[in-house]
Amino acid sequence: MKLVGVYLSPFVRRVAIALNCYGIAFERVEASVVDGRATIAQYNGLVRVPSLILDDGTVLIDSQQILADLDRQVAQDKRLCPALEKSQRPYGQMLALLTGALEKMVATFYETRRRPAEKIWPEWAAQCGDQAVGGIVAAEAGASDDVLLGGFLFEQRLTHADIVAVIAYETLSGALPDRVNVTVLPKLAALASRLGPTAAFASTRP
Ligand SMILES: N[C@@H](CCC(=O)N[C@@H](CS)C(=O)NCC(=O)O)C(=O)O
Repeated sequence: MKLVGVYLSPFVRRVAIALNCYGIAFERVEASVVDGRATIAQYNGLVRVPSLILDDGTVLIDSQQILADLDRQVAQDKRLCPALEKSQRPYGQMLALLTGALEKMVATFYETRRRPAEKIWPEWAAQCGDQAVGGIVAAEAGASDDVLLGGFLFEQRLTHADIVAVIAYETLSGALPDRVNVTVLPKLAALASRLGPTAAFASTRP
């Protein structure tokens, strides 16, 4: 299969890390929404990344949908999802906070780096940044103390929530180091420092 997009996109990265964790081999089509739009458009009429091209030519889009599809191809006990019913709501909320924080960080990036200088709206960019920080701070508050003891966010096993938490921590601490750091977010920092260097994650660092 082929993964379309660059690892600067946190949504492309989360798909790549899940593929690595599942041991599914993939090729990359390194097209960026900045200068690779024509390539991306061949696969996805929305001209967004990620897209995943399956071996039979089927094109999947949107990281959440792609991962749900991949999860269905894996035996239930190997899925990167919590198994217990009681975990489903907090797991879903954790994913929503972390992916929401990343969406607002991407919006900040576009607002400050992609617009002509005279069209930048600093107040809007600052508001997006505040929302990104608010989302990841709320995720930290809801994170299990287990991560400080070498565990994971849910059920003592790696899930998509851990993957997105590491990406969110790396992305936001890189962009806003004064507001997103180990002092403010000790649990997510611990997770990032433990999982970030492993091959599945490190091989996708932009
Ligand atoms: N909900 C989507 C978000 C994907 C997304 O926002 N991708 C960005 C790059 S980080 C993109 O393609 N932006 C171009 C655009 O939307 O025009 C997902 O999870 O895949």
